[in-house]
Amino acid sequence: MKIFETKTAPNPRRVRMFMAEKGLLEKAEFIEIDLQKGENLTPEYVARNPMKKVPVMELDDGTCVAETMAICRYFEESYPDTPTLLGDTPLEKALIEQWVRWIEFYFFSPTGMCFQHTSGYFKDRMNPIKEWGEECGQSVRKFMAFLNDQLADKEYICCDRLTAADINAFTTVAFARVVNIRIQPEQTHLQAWYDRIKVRPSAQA
Ligand SMILES: N[C@@H](CCC(=O)N[C@@H](CS)C(=O)NCC(=O)O)C(=O)O
Repeated sequence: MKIFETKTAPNPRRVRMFMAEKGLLEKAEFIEIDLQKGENLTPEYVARNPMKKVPVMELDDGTCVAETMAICRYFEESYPDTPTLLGDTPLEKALIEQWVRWIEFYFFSPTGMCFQHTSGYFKDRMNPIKEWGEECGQSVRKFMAFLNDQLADKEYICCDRLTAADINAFTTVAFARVVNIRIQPEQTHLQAWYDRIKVRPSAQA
């Protein structure tokens, strides 16, 4: 199996961290795609993912699956003897999905918009609107404050153990540094949670 990814990009990092927590990194060959050179825009790549994004998983029979959480789901279901990161019970599964979606819509996505619209990184393929980027930055700051409150009496975001919700939020906090949005000194619960996850081997994957 191959995973087409970009080592420095946050979505592929979510997949690598997810796989590392399950001890599955060796199951895939990781192929580096240079986004700035537009290697994700070639006809060959678009045949794998018409959305032109990384990551994409390609199985040995040529089947391709894009979307970070779809790829994570594949590993969760294919290796049931590894630590579950998407929940065991119906309630855990629902809670993790709720958090994964909150993080995706209200945290990860605005961080990505802030990056794309303020840095001009992809200006060869989009029209950056600085004001929109800055507005998205405010949403990111608000979500970090919300997350700090949520973590006041918890070690992990939900289910009393590390789940995909933590992986997705952790990689987003790290990504937000690129647009100069950092955990604030008074956000001590968020900082403690971040420091706890940062030392896990999967955070280096
Ligand atoms: N919804 C997709 C988003 C993937 C995505 O936006 N990937 C970024 C890198 S983190 C990308 O490929 N950007 C290249 C581009 O926009 O040209 C997922 O969850 O995998």
